[in-house]
Amino acid sequence: MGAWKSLFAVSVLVALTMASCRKPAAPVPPGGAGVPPVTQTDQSAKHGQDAHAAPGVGAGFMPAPAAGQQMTLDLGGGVEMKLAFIPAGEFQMGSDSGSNDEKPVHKVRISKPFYMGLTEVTQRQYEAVMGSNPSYFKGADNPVEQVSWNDAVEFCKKLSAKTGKAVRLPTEAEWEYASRAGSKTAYCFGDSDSGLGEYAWYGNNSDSKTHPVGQKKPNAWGLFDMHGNVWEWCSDWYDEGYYGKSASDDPTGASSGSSRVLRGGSWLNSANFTRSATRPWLYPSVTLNSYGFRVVFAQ
Ligand SMILES: [Ca+2]
Repeated sequence: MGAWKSLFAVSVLVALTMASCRKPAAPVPPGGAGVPPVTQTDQSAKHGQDAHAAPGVGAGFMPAPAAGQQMTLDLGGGVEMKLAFIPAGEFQMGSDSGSNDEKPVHKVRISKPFYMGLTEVTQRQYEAVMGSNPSYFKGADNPVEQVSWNDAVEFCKKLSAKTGKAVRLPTEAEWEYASRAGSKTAYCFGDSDSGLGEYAWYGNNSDSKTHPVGQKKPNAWGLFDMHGNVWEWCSDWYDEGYYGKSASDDPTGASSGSSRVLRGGSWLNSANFTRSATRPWLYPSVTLNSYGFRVVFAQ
C-alpha cells in the first residue's frame, strides 16, 4: 500500500471517528443557496471543442447539444434534478505522477454522449426518491452522504422507474472524462492546487463539514463539486492493475471484485485526493459521512 493509500485509510478512520464522536452540524435551512442559475453563456463549454462532437439527435439536421447544455428531471413533489450534456469523445485517463493504480496513462474513448448530474445528489433529491435521509450533516441542498454503493444503485433504480430514463452511476472512465472536461491537468483548472479553493470544498476550507452543492466554480462542462465536498461512488469494481489491461472504448472496470471505486475527494481530504485521476475504493456496503454520488444516463 502506497503512502497516499495509507493516508486514505487514515482519512477513513478519521471520518469514522468524527462520525461517532461529533454532534451533527447545525442544519442548513431548506431552500438555501442551492445551484446558481446557469446562463446560456455558461452552458457552452470553454473546452468543448476538445471533445469529438456527438452525432446529431432527432430528425433532420438538429445539431447535438453543446457540452454542458442542461436538462431537468422531475423527481416529483416539486423537486428537480439538473443534468449537463457530456459529449462523446476521447481523453487520456490516469496520471503518470499519481499512485500506481493511476498508471499507465492510456487513451479512452467515450463512444456515447450522456447526461451527468450537475451536482452530487442532494438530500432533498434523495429524500424525494427514497423517502429517507441518512445524512450526518443535515441540509436539504447539501449532498446526501452516509449512503453505500448499494444505496446509490437503489436510488438509480427508483429514479429510473420514476422518470423512464436508464439512470445509473457513472463508470470511473465517464467520471474522470467529465471531471477533466477537456483538461489534461491534475485539476480541471490546472496542475497547481493553489486555486483549488475556488472549485472545491476540501480539507483546507470545509470547516470539517459538507456544504450546499453548487457554491463553488463549475468545470468547463458546468459540473460542480467534482473536486471535493463528498466522494462519489462509481459503478466499477476496483482493480489496482486495471489500467494495464483496460479496453479503450467505454471501459467498465474489472468483471468482479470486492470494492467499488470512489472519485473526487471530499470535505475531509487534502488537495491530492481531489485530483481528477485519484481512484480510491471501499466495500459497497460501507457508509461514511464523506461518501455520496451523482448520477448519469445515456441518450
Ligand atoms: Ca464531489
